Amino acid sequence: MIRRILFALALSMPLAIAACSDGGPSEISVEEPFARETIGAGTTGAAYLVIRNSGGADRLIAASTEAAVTTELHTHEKDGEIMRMRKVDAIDVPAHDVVTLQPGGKHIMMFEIMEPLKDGGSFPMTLTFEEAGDITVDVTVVATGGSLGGMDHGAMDHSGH
Ligand SMILES: [Cu+2]
Repeated sequence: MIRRILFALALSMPLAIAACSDGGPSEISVEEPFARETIGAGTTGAAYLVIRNSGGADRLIAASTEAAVTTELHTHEKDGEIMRMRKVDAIDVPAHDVVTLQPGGKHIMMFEIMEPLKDGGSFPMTLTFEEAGDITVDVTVVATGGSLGGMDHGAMDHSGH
């Protein structure tokens, strides 16, 4: 009996190690979701967050929130001397990696924000991952120029469209 269990363990271990290396399911956690406050209704804004993946490769393919009419996944790229935002179909989240959406970089763009986002408030946002499915987070609203986690996200601001 014991011998049989040991044999089963010996068989399963290499498989477990293989699953850790690249394939296998993604294990997504979303940290520090925040958005800057907005003034007035019908404006645009952006949400930023950190995606931590302790499993296999995944992709963020959509985001939605009741706070805005439309949301898009955006990147920020240098076009000559000008930083331009570009809509992308997905944001890659490689296996065992951390992807940071931050001002001046990748972000979730929100169009036609219904109610002005106020410093200290929050709103729910659902992120859809190709493998991990839907993950809903509470996005904290911070003052203009602010961020979460005490990190310096750089001087580049996300100034409207
Ligand atoms: Cu944008």
